[in-house]
Amino acid sequence: MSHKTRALIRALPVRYAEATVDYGVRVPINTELAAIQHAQYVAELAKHVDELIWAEPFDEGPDSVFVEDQAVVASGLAVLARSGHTPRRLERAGIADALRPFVELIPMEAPCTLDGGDVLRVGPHIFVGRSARTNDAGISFLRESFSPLGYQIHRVDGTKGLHLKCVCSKIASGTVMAVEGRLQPDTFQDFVDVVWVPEEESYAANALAVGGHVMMAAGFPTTRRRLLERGLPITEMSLSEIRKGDGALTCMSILLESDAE
Ligand code: CIR
Repeated sequence: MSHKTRALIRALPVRYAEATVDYGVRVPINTELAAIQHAQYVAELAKHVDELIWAEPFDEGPDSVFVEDQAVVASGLAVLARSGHTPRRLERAGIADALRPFVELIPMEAPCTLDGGDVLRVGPHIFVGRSARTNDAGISFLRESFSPLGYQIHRVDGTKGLHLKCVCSKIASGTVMAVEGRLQPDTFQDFVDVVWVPEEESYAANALAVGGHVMMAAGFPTTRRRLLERGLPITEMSLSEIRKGDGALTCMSILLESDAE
């Protein structure tokens, strides 16, 4: 893999207002505002990577903007996920096409299911949430694919929301933030440093660390303060319409970064 940093993204689909809402409360989505918020996300992301890769739009898939769920990428390898939400399996082909020039692809097959939102990589450690979307076979497949490359796969049980990364995310090299009370305190063992944020700000626990910067949801003062106390440069993003589709910051991109990240 080259040393250029890249992020894969996909346009907001025409049918975004029909996005799956399994965990949030369904409220009408303002698609114009959603498009503005997505454009702001893309513009910010562009400042922190060398190149954006646009996957072909997939308007038939209302959730297709949430590309993260479709692949797990590290060390020049992409495991193409088999979504735990059947209709979302149609999104994968376009993601594979967009990734193909840059990484080797390994497609996950039945009976595996996995959503990339359940996968948190911090350096050589890959934490995988066992959830309604990600099954044991999916976790084993990830282990078999990435262990030979030197990664340690850690299964995380007890994910109650949609995905593991609804309650935690990487904020810097070797550091994650996580929601108090939503994960066992020893989930990350001694492998990574944890910044805990309060339950009432749980939506903000999904932040996107990219190029030494942290993109976070606007309107969460405690989380913001804790990141600033760590000396992390942050940009706050309005995500009201993305949240209504059960999405957050990491969901809308796949980072192809150097392995040290
Ligand atoms: C879904 O239910 O699959 C989408 N509406 C939301 C997916 C969010 N993805 C993510 O957190 N990685």
